[in-house]
Amino acid sequence: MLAVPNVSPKPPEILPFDGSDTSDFQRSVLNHVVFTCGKDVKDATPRDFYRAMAHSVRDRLIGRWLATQRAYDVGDHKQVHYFSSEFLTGRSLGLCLLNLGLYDAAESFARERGLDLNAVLEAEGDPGLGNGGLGRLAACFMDSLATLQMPAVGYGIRYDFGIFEQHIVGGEQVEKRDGWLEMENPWELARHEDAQLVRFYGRTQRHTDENGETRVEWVDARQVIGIPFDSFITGHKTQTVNTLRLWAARATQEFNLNLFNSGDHWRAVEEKVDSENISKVLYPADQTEHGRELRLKQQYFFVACSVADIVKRYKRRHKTFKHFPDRVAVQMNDTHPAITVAELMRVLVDEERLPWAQAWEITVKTLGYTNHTLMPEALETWPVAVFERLLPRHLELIYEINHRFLREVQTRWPHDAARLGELSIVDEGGGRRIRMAHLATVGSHSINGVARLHSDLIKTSLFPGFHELWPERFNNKTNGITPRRWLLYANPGLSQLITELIGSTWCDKDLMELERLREFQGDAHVLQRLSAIKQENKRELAQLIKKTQGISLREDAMYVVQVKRIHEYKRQLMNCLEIIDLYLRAKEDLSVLNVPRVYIFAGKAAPAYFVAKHHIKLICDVADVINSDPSLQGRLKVVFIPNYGVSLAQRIIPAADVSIQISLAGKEASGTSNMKFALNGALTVGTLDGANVEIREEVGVENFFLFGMTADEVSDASARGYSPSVCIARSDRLRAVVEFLESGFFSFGDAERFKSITEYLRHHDPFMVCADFDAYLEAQRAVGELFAKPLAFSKKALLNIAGAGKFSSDATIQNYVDDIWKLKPVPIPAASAGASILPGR
Ligand code: 26Q
Repeated sequence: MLAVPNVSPKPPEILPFDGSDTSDFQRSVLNHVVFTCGKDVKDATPRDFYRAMAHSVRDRLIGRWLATQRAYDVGDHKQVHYFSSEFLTGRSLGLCLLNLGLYDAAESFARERGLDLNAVLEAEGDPGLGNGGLGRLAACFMDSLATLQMPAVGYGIRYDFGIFEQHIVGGEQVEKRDGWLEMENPWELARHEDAQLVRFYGRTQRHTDENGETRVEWVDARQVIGIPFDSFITGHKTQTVNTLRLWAARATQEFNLNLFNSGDHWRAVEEKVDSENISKVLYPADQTEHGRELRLKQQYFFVACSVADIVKRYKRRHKTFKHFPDRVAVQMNDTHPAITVAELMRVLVDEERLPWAQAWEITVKTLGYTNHTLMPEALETWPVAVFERLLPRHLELIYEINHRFLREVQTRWPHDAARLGELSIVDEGGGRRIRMAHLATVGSHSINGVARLHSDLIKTSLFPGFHELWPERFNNKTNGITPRRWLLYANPGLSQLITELIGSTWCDKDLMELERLREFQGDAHVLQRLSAIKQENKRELAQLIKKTQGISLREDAMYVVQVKRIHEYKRQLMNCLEIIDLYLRAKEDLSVLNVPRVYIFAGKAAPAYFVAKHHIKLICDVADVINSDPSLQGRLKVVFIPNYGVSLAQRIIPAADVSIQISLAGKEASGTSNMKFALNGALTVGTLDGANVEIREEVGVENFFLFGMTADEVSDASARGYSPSVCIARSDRLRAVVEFLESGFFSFGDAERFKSITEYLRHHDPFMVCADFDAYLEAQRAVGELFAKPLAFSKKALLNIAGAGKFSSDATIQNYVDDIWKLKPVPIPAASAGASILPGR
């Protein structure tokens, strides 16, 4: 659909980054209203202005994009290819305007026409092609790669339907399908000329070739076409525009005519539908293993297309594969693309006819694997039978890889059968399954965790055997977030203040510049301005909540925020129980609410995760009772904001006073919202889990509200045999909360409604809510006490911002570049971007 030529009457001019083409940009927007939207300017809606602005920005990106791609090609630089089944990018227009220095131009354009620029920006669909942290991380990484001018491509799936839209009806989550593609998407270009064929099913056949060598062919397979859709990834204050290439599945024929003509109409259409279903919808479950065949099809589909794409480009410049690992790095974002190990081997051995040993060396040197979970139950495995049907050749290759690998293990540890079983790629216990994390580990030269604690636990608890075998392959890369989206764009008030205090370069490349804010920790005027900015952000969020949910919030209250996927291990339940405790005590004595509090929750539950959905219901029912209790005088409010996603996060996070990061220690690999909150000046109430550990070190232990067991204490407790009933018996307040819940107070006397929750707490409590509860109450009390002293609170907020510099994804990416990918930056000169589209050059 985007092959339509740009009909703007004047060829777009590409000017170097200096923000100087303001009037030209404004003219271009008007042109696009007329020529792209086909509207008179006076009739244009905010949506038309969005489209016109997006096209105007795109016109200015394409020259830079072509120049960037040309520079990569000509220079034959090493590139990284980030393989991810999810990219949770969020909206593009606002950030592109900022990155190109056109935001002011857009604002004055809107002002002059009496338009609300926010309404224009919100007319953009929010591409939700991810579940949560992992997908958002991929998007932050793409942003940093472009900003650091690194040659990089993101590869993934162009789902027709991203993460479902969450509605709350009667306190329960109702899922509606997402429609991000319902409107034209100006940010992508279909590249039909780069389409790829992908095979599934069929069987393998052996024959002897002209040199007397055995060759394997994959025959009788079904074929599907992958069409790449490219979108632009702009760097901040650079000319670099990188590519995010997402593959859409299409049937090889409209439908099978032979079948159709022979009267088998249903099957003729079915094959087409089957093929196109591959990229139809994102699986909305994270951290839970599904084992659906379609999911494996999705994974192989995008991996096969991407590997073929990379090899095709490599072969344009190279006759042999000798230099492949010096030109190509592939990073596997979790195990979802782990089939890359077998696919690259298949291409090198079966298609390119390389000897096994050489192909294997290339594969391992090329691939890196990032692990994102410590929970064994969340590690992906596939039944051998599914593999055998869907990817028969890959199963053979995996067996051969495993055979050679186990021989190596045996050489190292002769007579240790248990170790072979522990490390094998094939899990032989209880129905044979392929362990994708083992496949990824065996096939990669680098295996990294996403926070220091997590990377240590990978070595000691998750994969100790692999670590013993290859200690040099294991490393840590603490996650990061892009300061462009999460501060510059999401929190303009705070950004402005920071720029006034330390200059304007803090978000260009080195976020450690924020450390200089520490100089102002004793400056009452600065601290007051900081809290005024927070106040204003809270006012704006309160307005949104009033408008969308009809709930009135006090702006002087302390905003306590927990926003993330709903999961038992993240312990939204513990947060909710703390609210009930506060409510019970406030009913006795309102002075416990001297500091008024607003608790904000948001997050989606996987549609089949009934326990998580029940927790949403509990939060909503508790909210209803509390919000309508006049005796509290509005000093306690609880809100569950529906449909959490990137766009909502941008509005919620800047308004938070307190960030709730309370996963059971040892369960959250890193967390990234914890970083976004700290960067926006919220104080963390948190456990020693994931990146919290490092955030606490960076912002200063006295500026972080720590509570709860450590990961070691958690494993000791489990080893000893954890008993929640003992904790409940010991804690009067916990007992009171559980009993109150059991009384049916929050469910109109229906004592059954939350019985499964209280029973589970009393008898199982796998995430040890009961063990950490009292300590959590104390941390909450302490943060409330501090809030009553505005200057002291603001000082700690400032020190959180000042200490958040380490968590820029620019720093994270620089570490990946130096330690794993070995890339060099490729600066794109401004002139080459302009010259590329001028006629006759
Ligand atoms: C796997 C198989 C089948 C279906 C779905 C999945 C699946 C999908 C998504 C499994 C996991 C995910 C997403 C995981 C995720 O978001 N993990 C988070 O990654 C963040 C970035 O590293 C970390 O900060 C979080 O701690 C981690 O939970």
